[in-house]
Amino acid sequence: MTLKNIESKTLFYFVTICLLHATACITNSGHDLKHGTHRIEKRTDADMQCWREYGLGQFIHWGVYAIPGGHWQGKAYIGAAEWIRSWDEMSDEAYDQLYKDFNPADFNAQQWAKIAVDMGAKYMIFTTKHHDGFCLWDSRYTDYTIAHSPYKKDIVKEVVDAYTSEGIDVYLYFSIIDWNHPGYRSKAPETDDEKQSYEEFKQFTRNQLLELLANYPTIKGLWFDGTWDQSWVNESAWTDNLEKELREKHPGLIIGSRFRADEYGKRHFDSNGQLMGDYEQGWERDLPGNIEDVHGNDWECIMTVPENQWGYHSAWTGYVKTAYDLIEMLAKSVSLNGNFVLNFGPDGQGAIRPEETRLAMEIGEWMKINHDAIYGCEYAGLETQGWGYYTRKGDKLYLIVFNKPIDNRLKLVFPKESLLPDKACFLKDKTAIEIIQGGKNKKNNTIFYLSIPVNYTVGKPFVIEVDMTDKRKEDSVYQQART
Ligand code: JFZ
Repeated sequence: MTLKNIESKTLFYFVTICLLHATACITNSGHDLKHGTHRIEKRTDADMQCWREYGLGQFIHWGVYAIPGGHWQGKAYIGAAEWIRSWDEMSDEAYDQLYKDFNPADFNAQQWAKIAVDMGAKYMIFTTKHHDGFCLWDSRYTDYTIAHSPYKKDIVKEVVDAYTSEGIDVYLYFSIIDWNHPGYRSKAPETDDEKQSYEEFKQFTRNQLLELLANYPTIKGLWFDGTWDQSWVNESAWTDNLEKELREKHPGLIIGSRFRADEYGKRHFDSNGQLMGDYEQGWERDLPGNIEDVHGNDWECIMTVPENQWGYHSAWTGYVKTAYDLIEMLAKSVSLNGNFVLNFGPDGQGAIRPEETRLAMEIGEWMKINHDAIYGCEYAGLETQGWGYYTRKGDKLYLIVFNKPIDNRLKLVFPKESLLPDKACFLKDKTAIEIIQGGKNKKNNTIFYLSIPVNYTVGKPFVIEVDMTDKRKEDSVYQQART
């Protein structure tokens, strides 16, 4: 080695060490936050473990916006139906009278819950109050509630009871935006009067949240929305306290990352890049591309059937997702450690539309056969191949196949330290599948092929279950036996 080489090497090491040190300083020291995350490690308690194992959930957006269903005086609103009050073609006054006609004759919480069971949902999220401020429970803090509609009965209670009795965990959606409350504002309050009325709004919000926890003690979590307003973002100390209070009142409560901001106004992830809340709540009509995108966090994807409609819109436009699309999103979510939640928007009479019921049935048919590859499953630690997605539960590996290769062989690549496949079968009927050794590649990965019998016709997408064993252990036992 020449002197010049040694020098450049030394310089290289020196620069590398400096860079590593600088990176460590940035990540470690960071900000000394008062209102950042409450926890660096993931939650390990039974409630959170249960959340992690759901795989599939149902969202329901329902409120008085379901009455116009995206239309007003013969004109169609092209935005999301639950936002119709913000459309200048519909006056606030007209919207705020809708509740007087809210008397959903077809509403039957048991039927809704039955559809969710048939789909295979393990949890559901229900809109107690959307941005319009209309409360589907009899809140004692406002008159703008279901109790003052012709329907009168507590819809939140009916939903919580029906789903809970079907074994589906309930989470309550609550919007911080409230277009009905006089103290609500989206911009930060400036004048004394504004500040005073925003204080009243904050107390009202706190009261309603405590009321929901007191009224529905069986719920598992709160699902917040509308927290992007500058007025709310500025309240880091108050919202931090409120989160602590809610958690104290309801041990085990699950709250996502869309509740509050830190003192620098950072949402979802605090100024040190740490997740705020129990799971990442930002995957809205969007999925991570790969495991790096989720940074080791728990997360949930919420998805609409049409492009962007949550509440009932009687005229869906644009691309409407198929059961195949949704099953693929579900498989991808679970393969990347997330839950997948599908939204339903019942109509003004409380009926779930036929398109949504059909999708739920189609997803449910698939789930009845393949749920082992979804519930309780996680990221398998293997590089995705073109045929679809891997999930894993203990020593069972699942291959959810969306694109059967034309040579009928599925390639599996295992890193050096991985367990290796021992037995494989179709999950549907346990028919055995031959495992073919494929040797090693240059990276010392072990390759296997699963050969799908030529005469075997499988529906799409199908699942293969693989039993994994520690071959190295077996080999060493064999080695010992030989000596
Ligand atoms: C919000 C609501 O405004 C909407 O009506 C619906 O309830 C949905 C579930 O939540 O809409 C959002 C919220 C967040 C994003 C996009 C739309 N986002 O983070 O991209």
